[in-house]
Amino acid sequence: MDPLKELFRDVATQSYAEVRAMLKEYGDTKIDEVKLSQAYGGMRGIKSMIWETSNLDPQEGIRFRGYTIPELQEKLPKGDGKEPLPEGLFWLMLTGKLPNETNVRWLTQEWHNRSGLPKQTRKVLDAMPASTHPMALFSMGITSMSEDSVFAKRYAAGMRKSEYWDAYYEDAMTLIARLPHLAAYIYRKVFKKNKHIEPDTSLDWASNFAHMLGFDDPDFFNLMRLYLTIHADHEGGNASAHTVHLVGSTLSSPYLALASGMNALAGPLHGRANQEVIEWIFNLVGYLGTDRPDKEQIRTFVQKTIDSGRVIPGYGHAVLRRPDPRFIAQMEFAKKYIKDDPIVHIVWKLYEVVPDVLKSLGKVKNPWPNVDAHSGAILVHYGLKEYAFYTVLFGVSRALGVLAAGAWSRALGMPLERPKSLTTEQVKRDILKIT
Ligand code: HAX
Repeated sequence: MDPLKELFRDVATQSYAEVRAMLKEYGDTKIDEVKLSQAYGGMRGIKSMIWETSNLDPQEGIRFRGYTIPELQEKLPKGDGKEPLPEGLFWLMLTGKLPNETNVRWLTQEWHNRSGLPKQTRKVLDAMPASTHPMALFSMGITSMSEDSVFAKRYAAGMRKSEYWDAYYEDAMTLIARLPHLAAYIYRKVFKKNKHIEPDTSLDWASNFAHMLGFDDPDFFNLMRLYLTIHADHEGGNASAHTVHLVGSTLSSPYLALASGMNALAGPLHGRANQEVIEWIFNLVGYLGTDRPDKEQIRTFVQKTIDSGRVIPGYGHAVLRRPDPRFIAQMEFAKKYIKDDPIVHIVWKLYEVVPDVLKSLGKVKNPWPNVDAHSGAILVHYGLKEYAFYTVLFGVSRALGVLAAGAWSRALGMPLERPKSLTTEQVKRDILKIT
C-alpha cells in the first residue's frame, strides 16, 4: 500500500470509530434550528453536513485543517519554488498531517505515474466545436474518463462498504493526476490551434500544468502553485463542493461526481465569476477610455453596473463577512511580482471604491472582494488572456479539496444525502397555520 493511502487508512479508521461512538452517545444533540427565511433563502448558514478538509469562518476566512493561508505558505513544502506545493495541501487535507519534502516529492511522482489522457477523451473533445465553453469541455472530459473508475468497477463486482474509501482514493489520485493534462488539452485545442505540449515529469504538479499550457516563466510556476493551493477547498456548503458531496453520496463514481461539481462551478455566481470579473474590468477600461482611471471614474462605472441591475462580479459572499484571505494572498503576490501592472492597479482601486458603493445599497451582506476579484488581472499580466479558460483553472484546484473530502465521506460511511423539502402550501397550512 502506498504511504499516503496507508496514512489515510490509519487516521480514517480511527476517526470512523470515534464518530460512531460519538453518534451513539450524542446522536440526538441538536446542532441547529432552521428558519423559514433560510429554507427559502438558499439554506444560508444551516449547519447540516460534515466536511473534514477545511472550515470557513465568516470573520476570519478559510482554514485548511486548521491552517490559514499565510500559515500554509509558511509550513507546506515549497519544492524548489517560493510558494507552497498543492501536493502538500492535498496530503494535509486527506490526512490532517503536515507533509515533509519527501512526502510531496513522492506525491508529485505518483501523480506523474498516473497521469495522461485516455484516447476516448481526446476523441470526445476533438469532436466538439471549438466554440464550446471550456468548462463544458472540462466536464465532458471528466465524464468521458468515467469508464476507468476503480470505484465503479469494484462496486459492480460486489465491493463491501468498508472498502469504499480505498476505491475512492484510487480514483481521486488518478483524477488529480489527469486533470492538468485534460485542462491543458482543452486550452491548447481551443486557443492554440490544437498544438499540444508534452509534459515535463521533472516538474511539480502545478509547474508541469503551467508548462503544458505553454507558460515556462518561473514566476508563473509560483503563481500556479499559489493559485492551485488557495482555490482548492472552501468547506462543504459551496455549490461545487456540495454537489460533489451529494452526487458522491449516491455512490455514483468520483468521476461523475466531480463532473457534476464542475457544472456547478461553471455558474457566474460561483467559479465563473473569475471570467466575469476580468471581462467587466476590460469593459470598464473601454468605457472610460483609459487603463489608468482615477477613483471617481471607477465609481461612475461601478454605479452604472449597479443601475443596470447587475451584480459587481468578484464582490460579496454567502458566508464571508470580510475581504477574502484568498484575495489578499493574490494581492500580496501581485505586490511582490507585478506591482506596476495597470490592470492590477485597477483591481486595487476597485477594492477602495466598490465596498462603499455596495454598503450604500443597504442590502449587500458582504461588500468585500472574494477570491475571483483578483485572479484574472494576474493571469492577464503573464499572458494567459483567454478569460473563458479561467474557471477551468479554478476547477483543477477545486478537485483537490472535493476529492479529499469525498474520500472522507466514504471512509466515514456517510449515507445517501436526502434532506426534506416542503411545499409552500404545507408551510402555510402545517407550520404557520394561516390557511
Ligand atoms: N453586487 C451587487 N449586488 C450584490 C452583490 C454584488 N457583488 N452581492 C450581493 N448583492 C445583492 C444580492 O444580489 C441581493 O440582492 P437582492 O436581494 O435584490 O436579490 C442582496 O445583495 C443580498 O445578497 P447577499 O445576501 O449579500 O448575498 P448572497 O449570499 O445572496 O449571494 C453572492 C452571494 C456571491 C452570490 C453575491 O454576493 C454575488 O452575486 N456576488 C457577485 C458574483 C461573485 O462574485 N460570485 C463569486 C462568489 C465567490 C465564489 O463562489 N467564487 O467561486
